[in-house]
Amino acid sequence: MSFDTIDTGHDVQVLPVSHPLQEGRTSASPLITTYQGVRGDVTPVWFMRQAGRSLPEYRELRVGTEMLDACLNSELASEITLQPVRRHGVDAAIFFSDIVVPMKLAGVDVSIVPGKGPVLGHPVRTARDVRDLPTLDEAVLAPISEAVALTVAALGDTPLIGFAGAPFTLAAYLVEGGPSKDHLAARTLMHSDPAAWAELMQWTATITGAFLRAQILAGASAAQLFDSWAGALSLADYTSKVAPASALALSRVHGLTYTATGANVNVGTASNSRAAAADEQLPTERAVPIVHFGVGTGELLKAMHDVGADVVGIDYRIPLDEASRRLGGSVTLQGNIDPALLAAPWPVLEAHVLDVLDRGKAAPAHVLNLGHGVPPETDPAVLTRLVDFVHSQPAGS
Ligand code: 1CP
Repeated sequence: MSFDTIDTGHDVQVLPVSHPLQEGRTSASPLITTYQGVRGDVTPVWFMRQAGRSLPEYRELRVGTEMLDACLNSELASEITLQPVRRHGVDAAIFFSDIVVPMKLAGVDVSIVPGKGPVLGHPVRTARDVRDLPTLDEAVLAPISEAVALTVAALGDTPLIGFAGAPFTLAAYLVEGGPSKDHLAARTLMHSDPAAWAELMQWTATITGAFLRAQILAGASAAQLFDSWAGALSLADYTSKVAPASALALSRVHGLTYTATGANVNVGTASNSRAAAADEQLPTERAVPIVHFGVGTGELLKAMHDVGADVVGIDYRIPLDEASRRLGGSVTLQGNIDPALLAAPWPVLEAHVLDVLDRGKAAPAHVLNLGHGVPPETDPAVLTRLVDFVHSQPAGS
C-alpha cells in the first residue's frame, strides 16, 4: 500500500501568533521540552484516560448526557478536560473526546455504548461499504476547534495534548462493528481485498488526520496518535498494510511549526529531528511534538517510530530500558506504569514507579504515564499522590 501520489505540501503552515507554542506559554513547559528530548529536573507526568469515570466530578457532569453528545458540546468537553488538571496537578491536559468522533462528524452511524465502547450501525465489510463511506467536510470540526480554544484559554502554561485514533484502530471498529479481542474480520479484509483495505485506510487516515490537525491549529501543543489495537498485527502486516496510512494521517500535522523565541530558544533542541537544523545550530523553528502509542506493540516499536513520531508510548508489557534498546537508544519514551498496580498498596505502587523511572533513564528523556488508560474504579487520591511523588524524584540520569 502506498500513498505516494498524495500531495501533503499544502499542509505546511506556521501556527497562529495566538497559539500557546507560538506565544511561548507552553514551549518551555516540562512536557514539551521533554518530548523534544531534553531531560529536565523533574519527570513530567500525565495519565491516559485521566478525564473520565475515575473522577466523581466527571460522573456528576455526565448524568443525562450521552458520551458522544458530551464530546460535541464544547463547554462540557472543555470542562471535563480541565477537571484532572485541577485535581491532580498533572503536567498536561488531554483533550476530552473519542477516537470515533471524526467518524461521527463525517456522518457514520456510530454510538458509544456504556460499559462496552464504540458500536457501528452498519459494519464496513465489503468494497461497496468502503466506497459508501461519507466524505468529511472539515467545517463540521468546528465544535472541536471551539472546545480546544476554550480549554487552552483556561490552561495558561499547561499544555493541551490533542489526540486521534490511528487508521488501523479506527478501521478495526468499522470492520468489526464494535470492540473485538483479536480484530479477526479487519485482518481478514486486509488480505482478502487489499484494494478495499487500502481505500478504507486512506479514508480513516483522512478523517483522523483532519481531526488531529484541527486540534493543533486551535491550540493543542502536542499530538498523540493512539494505535491501540496495532498489537494484533504482525510486523510485516503493520509495515505494509497500516504504517503508510498512519504516516499519511501524521503528515497533516508535520508541517505545523512555531518559532521559539527568548528563553525558549535554548531548550528543546536535542531530538526534535524534523525541526532540527542539520548544521547543529540551535533551531528556532520547531515542529509540534508527536507521540505514537499502542498496546502490545513491543515488536512494532521501531516501525511505529518510523511513521513520523518523535516519542513512542510504551505499554506495561515491556520494560522501558528494553523498549529504548529496541529503538536504538535515541528516542524519547512515554510510559509505562501497570494500571493494575494503581489498586495495590502504596508501597507496592511506589516501588514499581521507582523502577519505571529508573528504567526510563535508558532513554534520552522520559514522560511518565500509565501503560494503558486509568481503570474507572481507580481511587483518584492515588493518582494525585502519584503526581506529587513523581515530581519529588530527580529526573537526571
Ligand atoms: O461513559 C463513559 O465515560 C465512556 C468511557 C469513555 C471515555 C471517558 C470512552 C468510551 N471514551 C472516553 C474518552 C476518551 N477516549 C479519551 C479522553 C481523554 C483521556 O484520556 O482522558 C481518549 C484519549 C479516548 C481514546 C480512545 N477511545 C481509545 C484510544 C485509547 C485506548 O484506550 O486505547 C480507544 C480505543 C477508544 C474507543 C473507546 N471509547 C470508549 C471505550 C470504552 C473505548 C474502548 C472500547 C474497546 O475496548 O474496544
